[in-house]
Amino acid sequence: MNAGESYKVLVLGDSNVGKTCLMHRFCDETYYDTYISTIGVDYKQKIIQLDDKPVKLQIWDTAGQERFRTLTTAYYRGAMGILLVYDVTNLDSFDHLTYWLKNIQENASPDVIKVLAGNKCDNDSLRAVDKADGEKIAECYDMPFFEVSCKMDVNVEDAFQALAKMIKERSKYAGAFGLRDETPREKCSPLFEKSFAESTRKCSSC
Ligand SMILES: Nc1nc2c(ncn2[C@@H]2O[C@H](COP(=O)(O)OP(=O)(O)OP(=O)(O)O)[C@@H](O)[C@H]2O)c(=O)[nH]1
Ligand SMILES: [Mg+2]
Repeated sequence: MNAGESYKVLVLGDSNVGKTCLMHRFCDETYYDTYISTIGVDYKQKIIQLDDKPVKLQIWDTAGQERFRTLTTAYYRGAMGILLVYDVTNLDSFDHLTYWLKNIQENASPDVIKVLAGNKCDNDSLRAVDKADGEKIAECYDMPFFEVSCKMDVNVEDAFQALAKMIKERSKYAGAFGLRDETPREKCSPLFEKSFAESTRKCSSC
């Protein structure tokens, strides 16, 4: 099948949160229990249907380990969407979201679409982050939010579909993703005006 449009999407977050598993679950419908930490970056693509039209999603699975941070930053270039991931059984990975959000703000296009995913929601006995806390930070940064499980195949497709749908919406406006920066802002829809203005502003309750 020939995909007309192609969207570059990064999967970001701390090490061990399940970024590689998310990519494999989404692209190959597979899941592995063994943990092999990503070295540098990995890549897969999948063609999905959006409004009955094929769209190619290029998924860049970044390494969460700190020693790869400089390298990861290089992959922000041209990214249209980011799936930001934390692990609901690991409070540190949740607390670290503010670091990632700052990193995105400093390195990605200001128009980049962000979706938040709290992975491993199947593991309720080890849960360390309430769903409500995920919802709260997502609301503060104007990101759609999904609790997902690669293991049990919960919401993984929905999270990527939501990201792709928002990228498509955003792409309708010339100048999106820094492709043509001279485009006047008033061409943006009111929805995105609000989203982009507020996504960089933390609310007082966060
Ligand atoms: N219970 C449960 N475990 C998961 C799930 N997704 C991933 N894991 C486990 O979490 C561990 C880390 O998964 P990875 O996908 O390799 O993590 P990563 O974020 O890519 O880590 P780095 O490559 O080091 O950045 C593995 O042992 C997985 O089996 C899930 O949905 N549920
Ligand atoms: Mg990995």
